[in-house]
Amino acid sequence: MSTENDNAGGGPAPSGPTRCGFVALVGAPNAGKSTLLNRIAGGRLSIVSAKPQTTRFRVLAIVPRGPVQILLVDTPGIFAPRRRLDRAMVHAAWTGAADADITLLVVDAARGIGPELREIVERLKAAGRPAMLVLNKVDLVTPQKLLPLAGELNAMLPFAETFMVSAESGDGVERMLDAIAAALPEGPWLYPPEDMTDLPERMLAAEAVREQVFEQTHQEVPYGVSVETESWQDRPDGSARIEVIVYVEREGQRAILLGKGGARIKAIGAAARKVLEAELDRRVHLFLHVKHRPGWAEEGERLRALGLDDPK
Ligand SMILES: Nc1nc2c(ncn2[C@@H]2O[C@H](COP(=O)(O)OP(=O)(O)OP(=O)(O)O)[C@@H](O)[C@H]2O)c(=O)[nH]1
Ligand SMILES: [Mg+2]
Repeated sequence: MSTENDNAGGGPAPSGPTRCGFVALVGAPNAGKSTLLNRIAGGRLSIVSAKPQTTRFRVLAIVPRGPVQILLVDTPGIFAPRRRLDRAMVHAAWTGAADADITLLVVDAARGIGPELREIVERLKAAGRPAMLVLNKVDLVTPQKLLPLAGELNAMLPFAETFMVSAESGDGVERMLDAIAAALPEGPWLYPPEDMTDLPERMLAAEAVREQVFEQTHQEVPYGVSVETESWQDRPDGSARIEVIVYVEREGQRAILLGKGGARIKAIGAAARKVLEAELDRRVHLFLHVKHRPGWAEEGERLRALGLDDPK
């Protein structure tokens, strides 16, 4: 999550002809979009969990590749929304695709084609914009299963390219990037060459905490939680003092999050602090406050705090 680019490609912008463009990762929840973005960015920009609906807003990774600046956009998984938060998440995903030069449909190859994916393909087809197919998690399936899957999806929508990758192992990712870089339009780089993302550090801090909530709690608890950074102080000794609010929808979720004698929230804070210190490369004093706020997922102000547009 460091905002400094420690990529091999990060140096001054090239002087010759350049290319630059937005590439959106879209797909069903849990397909591995964020894992793929992190793999390509060479850092942890977007949080990942084994649970669906982890990503809640667009995350930009700025990826230099020779004369090309790839602006890779992670989006929330697309699912049938229930709450206002869900609708705003799905809206962010489709907006990401609409604003992109290329849309990458990321598919969990082990999971195959379900109704959710079918609907996404239909909508991509209707949009009529350039799309490429990424069959992810190839480490989990036999090669014999991949070709029919690629065939079936390409019959539904003829993709400009089909890639088979493992975001986890990195298999196939370099080849995919070469093809994407070549397909982006000519033009100047839109971001400074040293930038790695446009996410503010306050957001990275809140996400580090939310990642631990997804990791350390279960059932409906992760979905009942929203995290916001309330204050950030740079201290003279170089450390940062960060206060974070964890909103919960229900009183019961608060009790679970706190745990016996506050043990759970302590463990969440300790793990998030460790991750943050590594990513910000400085000492962090992290304070978590759990607040019961019924209906936060229907509250415009909470959604805007996440940088989400309210589609209504
Ligand atoms: N085996 C294997 N697991 C993967 C691969 N890519 C992602 N995963 C796992 O799949 C799960 C979901 O990954 P995410 O990157 O959070 O998926 P996502 O598409 O961003 O999910 P949402 O944000 O909920 O839409 C995690 O447990 C990842 O570790 C892969 O190539 N192989
Ligand atoms: Mg994600």
